[in-house]
Amino acid sequence: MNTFPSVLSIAGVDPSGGAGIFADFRAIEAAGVRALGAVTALTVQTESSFLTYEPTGKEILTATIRGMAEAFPGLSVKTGMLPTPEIVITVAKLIEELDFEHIVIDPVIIASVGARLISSNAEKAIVDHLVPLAAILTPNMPEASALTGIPVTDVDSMKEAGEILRKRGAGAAVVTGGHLEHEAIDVLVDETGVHEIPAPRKPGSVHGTGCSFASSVAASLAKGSSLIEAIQDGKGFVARLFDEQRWRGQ
Ligand code: PXL
Repeated sequence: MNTFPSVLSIAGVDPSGGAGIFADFRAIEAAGVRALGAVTALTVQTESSFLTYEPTGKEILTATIRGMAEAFPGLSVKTGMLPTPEIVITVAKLIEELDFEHIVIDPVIIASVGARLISSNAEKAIVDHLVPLAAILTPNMPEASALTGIPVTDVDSMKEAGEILRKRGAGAAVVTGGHLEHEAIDVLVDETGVHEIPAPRKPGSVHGTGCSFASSVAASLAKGSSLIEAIQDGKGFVARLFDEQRWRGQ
């Protein structure tokens, strides 16, 4: 039986490599964890513009996820771009049916260049079908706002959103603070309460930080870290991306 820690990324392809499943693979492999992938959509974009996307067919996506879960028992899972309600529900049913170790849901809604990556019906389907399955949900502030319906603009509203998401069934929610002005404080709400996880604000922007963070958290959990340790690992990985010039946004 395979016992090597492994994470299946269920996410879209960004051909420019900064975000999506390619970024997920880099983050997972950087943690010394095996990365497996199920592609939900092909997007066409560069770091400065988003052109279009095409969702993957339900049958091929199902066969991929099922095939990976059967071949790699003990697999953890991380979801990213799930463009349609049909894909959200397909993935949710498979997560319920198959025996994944850790379930990390990154509720991707809008790309950093501003384009919508999923339909508004898919957004609703995430709240109804995926949030209750998440061991950990990793929204940024706009995503937390979209999922809860409350404006998420500061640490207090990040806490409130995290609590709402836990009431809707997530085991834990970490609302990431990259959109805060002074400090990049992440707010974790789990069964033990509300925790603020501060970090110095890094200048500039990096394409794909959300994908990289959630994947790094999933990889760390797959290696046996606690949730807090996994979030620290995720923040450390993203901080290193900011220090490199390669993935800088415009
Ligand atoms: O960062 C969100 C995201 C997720 N998945 C794909 C993306 C992006 C942003 O561009 O392209 C495929």
